[in-house]
Amino acid sequence: TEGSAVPASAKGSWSSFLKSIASFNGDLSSLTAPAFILSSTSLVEFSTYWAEHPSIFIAPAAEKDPAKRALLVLKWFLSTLKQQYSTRNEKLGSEKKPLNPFLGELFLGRWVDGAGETQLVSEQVSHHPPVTAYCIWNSEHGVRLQGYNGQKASFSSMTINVKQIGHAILHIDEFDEDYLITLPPLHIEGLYSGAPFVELNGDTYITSTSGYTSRIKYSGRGWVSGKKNSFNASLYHDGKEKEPLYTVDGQWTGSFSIKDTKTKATLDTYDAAKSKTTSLTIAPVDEQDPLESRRAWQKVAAAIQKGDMDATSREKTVIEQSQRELRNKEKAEGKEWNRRFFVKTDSHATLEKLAKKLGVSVDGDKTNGVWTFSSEKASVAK
Ligand code: HCR
Repeated sequence: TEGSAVPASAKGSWSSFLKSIASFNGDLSSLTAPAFILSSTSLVEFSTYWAEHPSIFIAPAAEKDPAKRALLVLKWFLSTLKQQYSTRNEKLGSEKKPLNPFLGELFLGRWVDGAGETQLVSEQVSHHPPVTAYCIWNSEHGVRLQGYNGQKASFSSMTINVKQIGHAILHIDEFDEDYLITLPPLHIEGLYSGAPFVELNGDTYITSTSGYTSRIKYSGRGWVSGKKNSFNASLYHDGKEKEPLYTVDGQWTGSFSIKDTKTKATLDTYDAAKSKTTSLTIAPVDEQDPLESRRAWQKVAAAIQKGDMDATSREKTVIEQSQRELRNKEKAEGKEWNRRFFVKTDSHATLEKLAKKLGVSVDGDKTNGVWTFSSEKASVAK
């Protein structure tokens, strides 16, 4: 095909890959993709994208006014979108298929910068269906984000549609306040030409125990503004959606402006393309726990980077085989894998209260339970 990003040698395998997704079961991890589209990064690492600007993450904790605080939470959320949904595209030239984490896989790190120390734990809490849970916290500023997510996919007219299952909750100690964040649906375009990329659709709600809610509506190219990665958001007092206090418009990969609806003044302009991230510090691979992602996958990652498919599948089989043995052993002993940082609960009071306010369901059955960070487990783990 003209303008195709598919290497000449992979044309056949790419078209069979496209045929295979036309009839798959919704679990993206079950797809076998050609070498050139494989990433050597595991999905468990993606939790990092929530806090690559630690100072924006902690900013709401210093704001006394609840409406302005909710606005800072909205700004932080918007500032994470470029990292979450477009970094692979920018760094690797296209979206790639991440490694499918094994049960118990960990990704641990911390950011150290002007915001002090912000910590990250990410753990694969379920393999069937795949679910990743994470907690990100800054103790000095009393801000903690925790959440978990899985994906359900479908394919139609050369597009993969991905529904995200799960949610995130941001807690601010100083005001004993929680924000429930719903995760936006996304779709993958550019499949035909072999250069897939993500576009968001639908909406995100961020609703708080303080009585404010933000709604973000996503629109891709050819819609409203005609620019890719566009959105418009409004922040309102609960029950007054028609009289927003603030609005935000622009592109999540570019710039957006925050306006006061009453005065029409532009309060802030943010440029995602110019904003510098703080890199996550992680332990050197040799010092990592055997369950830590980069250590566990190092041989697979090296094979993928070399483009050696035989070695890739050989090394993947080693991991899959040892996982199978572990599961068999657990079954024989009547035990379940002990998650290192998270506990499975049937319900979660704050989550349910906020979800009810939005009229959304918690869907714990689709994520193998409702996953909550356990500080007791975390203190034992360290
Ligand atoms: C859909 C996706 C895996 C899931 C990724 C998620 C939803 C994971 C949670 C993060 O917080 C946000 C996030 C961002 C990613 O954009 C999204 C991935 C995009 C592609 C990937 C598919 C499994 C890849 C399918 C294979 C294609 C490239 C052919």
